[in-house]
Amino acid sequence: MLLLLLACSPSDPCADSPDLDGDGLSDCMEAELGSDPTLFDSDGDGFDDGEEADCQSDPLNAEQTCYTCGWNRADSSGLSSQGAEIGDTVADMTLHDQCGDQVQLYDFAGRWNIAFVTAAWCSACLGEAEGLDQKTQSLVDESGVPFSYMIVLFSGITGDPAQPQDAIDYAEVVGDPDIPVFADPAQDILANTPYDGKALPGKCLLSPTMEIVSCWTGHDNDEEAWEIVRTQGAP
Ligand SMILES: [Ca+2]
Ligand SMILES: [Ca+2]
Ligand SMILES: [Ca+2]
Repeated sequence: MLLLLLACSPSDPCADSPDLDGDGLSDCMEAELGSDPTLFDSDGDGFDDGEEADCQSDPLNAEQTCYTCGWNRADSSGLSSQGAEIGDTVADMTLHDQCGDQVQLYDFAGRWNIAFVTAAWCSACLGEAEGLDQKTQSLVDESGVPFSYMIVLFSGITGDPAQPQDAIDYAEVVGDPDIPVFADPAQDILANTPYDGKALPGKCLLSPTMEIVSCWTGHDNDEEAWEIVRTQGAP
């Protein structure tokens, strides 16, 4: 009888806990997170505690909010750069996305990424850039593996280092894709990968733990990288 009662008891200890402040997190969940169960926005940054929990943003740090584009922040604890060569964990980089937010590259860990690295002025790159959204979807649908292309502009339309506005403008030009479009004003992608920016576009395959798996240049030649994603699979 006792065993039966135990088996029927709810497995979620927070299942019946109320949500006093109506932020979508029960008082019990807030106790676990450390957020204030009487305040819907514990850190006063304009995002409810529940919203921040959903997008993996810190509800106790007003400096950290949900990304406007909806990117989830990966758990990047334990990641640190070892260098800029194949096999190294790539450096974390501060980039600017098409929604105008400053983002960290490590927020995109936890899935495979191909960085499509180019300059906004490269007209020969536009056709391929326009197709990356569809290629992302096809590979994810076919393999079931978490994967995305990300466009990284190191140079703007004038040939100067890309500015945040270049990411916004480029996303519009290539048809407002669901994949990230980043500007890299510090040109960190060139300093921290084997790709040197001389031939356009450059591509680098990054593993879910942000290892630089391979880098190459040229158009529509990513099959080898897709095969690695397919065969190595989910993280
Ligand atoms: Ca609550
Ligand atoms: Ca908040
Ligand atoms: Ca916050």
